[in-house]
Amino acid sequence: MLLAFDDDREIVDTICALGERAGFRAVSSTSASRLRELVASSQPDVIVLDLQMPDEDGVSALRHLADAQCAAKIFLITGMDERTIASAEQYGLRRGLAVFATLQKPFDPDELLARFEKAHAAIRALTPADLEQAIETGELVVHYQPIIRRFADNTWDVAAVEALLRWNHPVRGLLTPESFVSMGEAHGLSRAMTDFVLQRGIEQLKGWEAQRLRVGLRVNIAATLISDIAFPDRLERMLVERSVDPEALALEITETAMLEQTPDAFDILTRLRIKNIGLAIDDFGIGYSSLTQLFRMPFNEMKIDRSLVGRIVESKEASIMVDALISLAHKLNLTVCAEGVENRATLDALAGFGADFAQGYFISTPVPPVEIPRIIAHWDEQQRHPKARSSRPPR
Ligand code: G
Ligand code: MN
Repeated sequence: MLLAFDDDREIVDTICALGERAGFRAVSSTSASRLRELVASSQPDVIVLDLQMPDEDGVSALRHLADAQCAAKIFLITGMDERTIASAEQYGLRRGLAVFATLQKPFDPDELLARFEKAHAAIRALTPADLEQAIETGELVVHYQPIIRRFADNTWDVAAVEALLRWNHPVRGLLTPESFVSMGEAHGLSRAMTDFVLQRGIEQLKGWEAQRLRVGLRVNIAATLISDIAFPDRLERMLVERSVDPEALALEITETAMLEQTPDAFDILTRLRIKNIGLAIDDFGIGYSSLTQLFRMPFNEMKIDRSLVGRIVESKEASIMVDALISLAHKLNLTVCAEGVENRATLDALAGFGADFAQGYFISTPVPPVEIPRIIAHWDEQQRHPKARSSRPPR
């Protein structure tokens, strides 16, 4: 939805026509006094505002939009000089408004159309075609979050990294999987996305190996892939082609995904384990798992969800549950990784419970691959000087 305000009917009609060509629904008014009402009732994505209108000046209109915490992309159009627009733009930006473009009258319709199209591209829902194109043009990237391993003396080193998909979108910025993975999965793109992460991750392992850095790789697997009978052999081929030891790789599957599985899942998971690829139950503790069912699956690791781990310092119950889950997992011969470790106190408590691995913002956020060597070195350094355990590595 695009709202246009200009006291000149002809201009406002042109703006609306261009807006519609760019894909918006357009509503206009020649009176600024209708701005409040229209903004409140229509939740616009774009507002085009003439700075000089007879009944209200543009700066008071901007002030109102800022007070209302309006998130629309704002286009300022005016016949005034460049410096006046620039100052209005500064005002809007400083008040937290998304001032997207400023144009002087007479404006070039083609230029305005191009800006509208850009604004439209940034707000419309992402489509499977966008995602397919992103895979082809290399807009998808993989970031890595370090996972540390505990030694008997409660020191830690970096044992593995979890590969996490990111979409480096030219207009929308760096997107996390929440904004596109389920859309992709719903349109049959899980395999393309997962294969991309696996391929990249495996290549990256070779890259680190060339720098004499040995880390394991964890990759998240979509529920649909554990019904793809060909997956284990395809994965094995990828590993063989790059001569990567299957033991360096573990796949993470959410407990909720596991509960919807058919008998084929047992076939696939068992074959993956036979090939020595690790299997972790991801985000454990939030679903409605049947424990017996889960423990019939050939997992070798349990990753305890961050919603539980993140509360162990303040909540006695969370701490009892995590402690008990770790004991249970160990009795069932599963290693345990605690997700969502955001401070030293949490890590120390986990060490007390005997957690084997830990992951979370305290250790590091997901980072581009070039940053991993420095993080590995940081934890190695802490191990050599455990007394000087400072805090997290420098950013
Ligand atoms: O479900 P899974 O474990 O695959 O989720 C990984 C996601 O969790 C990543 O997108 C990452 O950004 C996020 N994450 C990782 N560590 C932390 C943490 O310590 N706190 C919070 N809030 N999120 C985290
Ligand atoms: Mn995961």
